[in-house]
Amino acid sequence: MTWWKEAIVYQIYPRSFKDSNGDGIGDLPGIFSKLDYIQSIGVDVIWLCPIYQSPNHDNGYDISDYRQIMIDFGDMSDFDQLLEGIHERGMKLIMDIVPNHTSDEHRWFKASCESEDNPFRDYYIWRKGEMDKLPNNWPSFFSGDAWDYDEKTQSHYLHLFSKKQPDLNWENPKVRQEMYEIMHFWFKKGIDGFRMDVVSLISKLPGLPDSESNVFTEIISQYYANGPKVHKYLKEMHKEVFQHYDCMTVGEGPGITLDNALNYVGEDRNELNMVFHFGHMYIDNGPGGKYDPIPFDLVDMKKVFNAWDEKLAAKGWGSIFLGNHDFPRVVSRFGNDGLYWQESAKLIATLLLCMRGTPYIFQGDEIGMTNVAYQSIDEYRDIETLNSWKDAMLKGADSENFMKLVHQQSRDNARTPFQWNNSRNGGFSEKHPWLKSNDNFETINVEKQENDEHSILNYYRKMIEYRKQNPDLVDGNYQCYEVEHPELFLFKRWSDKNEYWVLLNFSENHHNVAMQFPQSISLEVNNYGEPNGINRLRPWEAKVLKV
Ligand code: ISL
Ligand code: CA
Repeated sequence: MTWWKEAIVYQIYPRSFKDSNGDGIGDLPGIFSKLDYIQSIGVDVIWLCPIYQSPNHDNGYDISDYRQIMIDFGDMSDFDQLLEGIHERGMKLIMDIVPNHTSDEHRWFKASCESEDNPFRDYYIWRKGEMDKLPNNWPSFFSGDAWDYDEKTQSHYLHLFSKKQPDLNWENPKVRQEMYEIMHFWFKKGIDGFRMDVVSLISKLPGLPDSESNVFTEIISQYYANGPKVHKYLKEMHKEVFQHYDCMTVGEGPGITLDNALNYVGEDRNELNMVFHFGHMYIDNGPGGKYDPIPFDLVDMKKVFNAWDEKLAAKGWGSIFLGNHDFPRVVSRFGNDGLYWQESAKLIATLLLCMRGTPYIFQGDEIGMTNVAYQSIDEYRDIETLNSWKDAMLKGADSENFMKLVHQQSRDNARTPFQWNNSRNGGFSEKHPWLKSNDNFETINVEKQENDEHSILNYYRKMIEYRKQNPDLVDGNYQCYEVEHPELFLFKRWSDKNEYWVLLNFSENHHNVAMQFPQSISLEVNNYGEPNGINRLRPWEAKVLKV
C-alpha cells in the first residue's frame, strides 16, 4: 500500500501549538520542542498550517511571500531544523499552500495595483468600472461582497475571502508557473507533500455571472468551485511538479461533491491523491450558513460517510476528518463535552481510526480539547467570526443570541492555545497568548493524561497502534448497518482474512445492538474500562470487535 494511504496525519496550527520565546505566539522552535510528543502519539505525517510570511489577517492564509518564514514563527534555519527533526523521527511533513489567493501585501498584488499595463496586472482578477457598481453579486466567504475597489485604476478586484486576500488569475500561465516553482522550492528542501487550500476554487466561471442563489453552500458549488479549467490546471501541476516527487497531495475542496470527486482523485486522473470534502462538515448549516445552524443529525452524517466510501472504493482514496482549524472542536460538536466528555472523545477517535481512508487528527483533539466561550466579542481574533459579528449587528441581530452562535460556531474554538499542563496559559506560553487560553486547561491537558492510562490521549495511542496492527482497517471493505438508527453508528470492515465490527453509540441512552455475532468474536478495543455484554452499548460507548 502507498505510504500516504497507510499514514495517519496530525494537523498543527502553529500559532497555537507551543510558544518558545514568550511572545505569546506559537512558533517553529516550539513545534520542534514537542516532536517527541507528536511521535509518541503514533502519527506518521505532520500537516503544518501556513508558516510563510504574512500580515496575518487570516492567520497565514494571506501569504505575502511564499519563500520566507513568518517572522513570528522563526526563520528558515528553524524550518530546516524542524524538517530534519521530523524526518529523524521517521515522520513526514506536508506544507499548507494557498494557490487561490495571496495577501494584498504580496509584491505581485502591489505591482498589479500600479497601472493597467503593469506586467503583474493580469496576476489578479480586475474589472474596470464605477465604485458603487459591483461587477457581480458574489458574496465573500467572510461576509460582505467579493469585490473591493482600487481608486488608482478605478477598478474592482475579486476576493472570495477577505479584501486582503485577492484571488489570483489562474488563466495567466505566468501565475501557474510561479506557483509550480514555489512548490519545487519546498520539495527541494525535502518536504513530503502539500495540503492545498481551496484548490477547488482556482478556475473561475467564464464571465463571472451573477449568482441566482442566496444559499451560500449552493453559491460555492455552483459558482465558485469546479470551474471549467480546474482539471486542466491540476493535471498540469501534477505533470510539472508532483510526478517528480514521492509525495502526498490533499486538496481542500469546498464545493467538491460526490458527482465530481473522482475527477479530482480518480487513480487514472493524475491530479490529487485526496480531497477534503465538506459533506459532513456543513451538515448542521441552515440556509443562512453556519450562523443559521440546524440540529446535527447522525443519520445524515452516516449517509455522507457511506456515500463517499462507496464512491471512492474502487478507484480513489478518501480523507477522514471531523474537525480542523476552521470548525468547532469535535468533542463539543459531535460528542458530549459535559458528563460524557471522556467517553465521547474516545468514541470519536474510534470512528476516525476505523474508517477506510487516511485519518487526520487536529491538534488537541487527542486530549479532548473543547470549545471555548469568551464573554466578549473583543476576545475573539478570527476574521470570519469578527466580520460575521459586525454584519449581524448591522442587520440588527440580538447581541446575546448571536454571542451564543459565536460560542457554538466560531473558528477560534479550534484555535485556543494547546493545553500542555496546568501551569499559566496551559503551558503554552509564559506571556499573554495571542488568543486567550480555554479556562479548562487545569483539567484538560497533556501532562495529566500522560499519567493516566485510561486517558483520551492514551486511547488515541492505543487505537492508532491497533489500526497499524490491523491494516484491513485502512483499506478493507466497509459496510454500514442500520443506517436509519438515529443514535447508533454500526459498521463492518473486512477482507478475505479478517472481519471487524465497530459499534458506536452516539447518545446518552443505553442500547442493544440487534446483530447476531458469532461465538468466536472478541472485544479488541473499548472506551469503557469494565466490559459488558457484546451487544450492549452504554452511553457513548465504542467497541471494536474482531471475528
Ligand atoms: O471556515 C469555513 C467554515 O467555517 C470554511 O468555509 C472555510 O472558509 C473554507 O473551508 C476555506 O478554508 C480555507 O481557506 C480560507 C482560510 O481562512 C481557512 O482557514 C482555510 O482552511 C482562506 O484561505
Ligand atoms: Ca513565539
